[in-house]
Amino acid sequence: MTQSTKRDVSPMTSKRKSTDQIELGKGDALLVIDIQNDFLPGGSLAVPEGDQVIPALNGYIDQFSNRQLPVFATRDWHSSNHCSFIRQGGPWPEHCIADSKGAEFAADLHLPVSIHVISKGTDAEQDSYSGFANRTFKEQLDNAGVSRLFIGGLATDYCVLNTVRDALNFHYKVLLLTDAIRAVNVRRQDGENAINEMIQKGAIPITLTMIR
Ligand code: VGL
Ligand code: ZN
Repeated sequence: MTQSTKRDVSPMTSKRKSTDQIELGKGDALLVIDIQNDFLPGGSLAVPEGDQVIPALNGYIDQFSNRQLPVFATRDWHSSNHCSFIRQGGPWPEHCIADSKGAEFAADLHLPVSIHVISKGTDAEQDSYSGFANRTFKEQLDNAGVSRLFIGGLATDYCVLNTVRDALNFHYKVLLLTDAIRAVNVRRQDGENAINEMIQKGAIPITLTMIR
């Protein structure tokens, strides 16, 4: 009715179409990071509320699977003498030891049969928070013609952060699934700082309801 109503309403409706809705298509891939028992409540390196990302991730998996778009899942896959373990002088309790129950993907995560599994942290001498530490990951993305990566999982302030940094450095377009990440928060602000950094570097924050 008034001028201010007009100014407020019409530009927002046109903006909403371009920024609040995301159409999936060729070149898109989903990357689910480290949804393993040891990072979930009851696990040896439990991320607070880590299990709460699973329903949203299942929703994203459905969206990508329905369109036959590729889904990748990283897993932390350590030897029992991994350098990141406290016993070896590292910062973490033992976690995600290859082939152990704690290293298994969460049973209620609905990974498709076509899932591409990316193992990382397999070298005992090196901690690798990024999925790109596995050199074959980049090759697989290139072979699949992926240009846009939708990234969620655990933990916001370690593996998600480092994977997103690498993805942006490799010039992938990155969509950060803010309803499907949780932080360890060794320091109280770590998760928030990580999200701010990822967005500042170019990651676009989205939620499941924006996908159509
Ligand atoms: C991770 C701590 C230790 C992660 C892996 O995947 O975020 N965090 N190892
Ligand atoms: Zn680890």
